[in-house]
This record gives sequence, structure tokens and C-alpha cells, in this order.
Amino acid sequence: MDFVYDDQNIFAKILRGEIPNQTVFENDHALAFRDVYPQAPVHVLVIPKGPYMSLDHFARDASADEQVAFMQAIAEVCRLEGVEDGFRAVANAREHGVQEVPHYHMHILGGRNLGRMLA
Ligand code: D5M
Repeated sequence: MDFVYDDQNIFAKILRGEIPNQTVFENDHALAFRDVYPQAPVHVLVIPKGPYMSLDHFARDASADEQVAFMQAIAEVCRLEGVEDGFRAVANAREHGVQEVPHYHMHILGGRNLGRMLA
């Protein structure tokens, strides 16, 4: 599969500092910020700083350092947001996954019982 990254997407603009965001955590390779349309008391998006459009793109092409930093950012978000009672991590990909922003992002949702959801 050929992944074509569009650098005009809104998260690319956030990474370039062209539009503001509510940062929760940042490291060398990842940025975490609050979702503008929160679906739960905690709703944070974790994105890689590199140009990856989806989870499978990131998993295939990102370096080991980028992948470790991304997972560490998720752990930090969970710690900082205090989701000891649990959380959900969701990554939508492309058309069938109903991905709106074509820059890979993991939704971290928590702060309430989220109910059962598989699709
Ligand atoms: O979800 C994309 C998510 O990105 C959706 O929950 C809204 C959120 N969003 C869109 N624009 C912004 C800005 N500017 N800041 C923060 N959050 C934003 P998807 O998984 O692609 O369907």
C-alpha cells in the first residue's frame, strides 16, 4: 500500500504552530492535545510528529524511537489525566474507519464508563 501524506491537514498545521492547541504532553516524537469535540470528560489525541497518515502507515514506516516515544506519550497522558479506573484508545483509519483528519492519531477517552463498543 502506498501512503500519501497531505501536509495541509489540520494536525500538520498544529505541529507547525499555525493553529493553536491545548497541549497535554509533548516529547521528541509525539504531541498530545485535547480534542475540540470531547466525547468524554477525558478526550486527548496523541499524534506522532512525523508525517504518517494512519496507524498502519505509522506501524510500517516509523522508526523504533518514534514508536516507543508514541507509546510513552500515551502512558504519560493516562498518568496526567488520572484515568486509573480505565480508558479507551481508538484509532480510526481511512474511509471505512471514518477517519476525518489524515494524520495518524490515537484518541484517549476516559473519565466515565464508556460502555461496550466494538464497531
Ligand atoms: O477524529 C478527528 C478528531 O479530531 C475529532 O474528534 C475532532 C478532532 N479535531 C479536529 N480539529 C481539531 C483541532 N483543531 N484541535 C483538536 N482536535 C481537533 P477522526 O479519528 O479523524 O475521525
